[in-house]
Amino acid sequence: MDKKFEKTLISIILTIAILISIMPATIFAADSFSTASTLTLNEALSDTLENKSDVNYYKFTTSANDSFYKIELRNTEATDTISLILYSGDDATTDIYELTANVAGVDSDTRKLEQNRTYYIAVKNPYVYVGNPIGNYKLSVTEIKDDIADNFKNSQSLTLNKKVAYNLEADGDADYFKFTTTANNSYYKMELANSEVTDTVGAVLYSEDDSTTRMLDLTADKSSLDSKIIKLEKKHTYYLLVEKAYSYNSPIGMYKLSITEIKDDAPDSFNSSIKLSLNKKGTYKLNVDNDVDYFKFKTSKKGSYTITLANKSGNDSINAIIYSDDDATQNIATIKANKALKNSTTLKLKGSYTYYIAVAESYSYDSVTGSYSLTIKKK
Ligand SMILES: [Ca+2]
Ligand SMILES: [Ca+2]
Ligand SMILES: [Ca+2]
Ligand SMILES: [Ca+2]
Repeated sequence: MDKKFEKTLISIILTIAILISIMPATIFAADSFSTASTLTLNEALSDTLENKSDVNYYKFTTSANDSFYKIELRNTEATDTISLILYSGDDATTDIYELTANVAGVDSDTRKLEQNRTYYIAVKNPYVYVGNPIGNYKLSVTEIKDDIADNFKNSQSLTLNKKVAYNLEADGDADYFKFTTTANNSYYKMELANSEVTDTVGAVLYSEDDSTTRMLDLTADKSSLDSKIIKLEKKHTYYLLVEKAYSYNSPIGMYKLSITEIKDDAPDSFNSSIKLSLNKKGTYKLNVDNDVDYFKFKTSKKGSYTITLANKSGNDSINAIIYSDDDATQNIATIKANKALKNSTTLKLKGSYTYYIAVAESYSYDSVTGSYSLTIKKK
């Protein structure tokens, strides 16, 4: 090679090398949506703002899961406040929110994002005219899977009589469940245990997959539980929503939920009341507080009948009200049996006629459960 040409070539190469080394790094960074670098979910990335007008673009694609995404910006070494803007598309008009991290500060946001969608992020100086953030920062996008869907449509089926733990993964999480009652005449005990949630958590029972059909509420404070017993329709699907109890709190953590069936041995209304035989003791139970048990019996001949109510294990006094018809206004007598005692009444009744009896606690403010017996004898 010609010596002179060789010299020229070397100097050209050196000039290019020097030029490259002194050119602002921003020219090589991805400075537009189209050249955004891809972020790996659940991995922190370190990057640098080279000068006050540097903007770094990133993109990430959400998974097919129903997930929350925590986006965190750490201002590890930048000399001034830096900001992060999340976009739902490769277009500056699609901004969703902005995070701002002061010097040595951190900012984050956790929320549900659409499944299988590419989002964009820009990290930059939020105050172009006055700010001067130069230096390193860290950025991460963490997927947090939600165990239970946030809507009625995809609600999780609950198995009766089984306590299971679930999770409120992030503030704003709503977990929807459903369960179907049995063919029995039953009460259902609903229990919400706030096992590890950081704040008060609530549960709402709905009779349909529709938030206007609210039936009852449970509220469990931190490290406590709430339970309620309710009579539900047979073979019906009910819905349950677990979420924050109050708009101002932000519960996160594990809770436990259970629906327990408590069979009732007699209906709570005249309709389908249990038929009692004459001269035969029938033993039943007030299965839960506020249980009412309805019975009917048919007289043989016209005459005097003695009806005995024995309070066998009830913890307080109970009543048996006798009706001449399946109608609450037609009561003809009341027998009261105190705790562990029995009491009778003798009535003149019509022949071959159906009478009704309702057994319940004596006072609505008592909480009475336990067994009792009823006997109807012709004198
Ligand atoms: Ca959840
Ligand atoms: Ca959820
Ligand atoms: Ca009962
Ligand atoms: Ca009952």
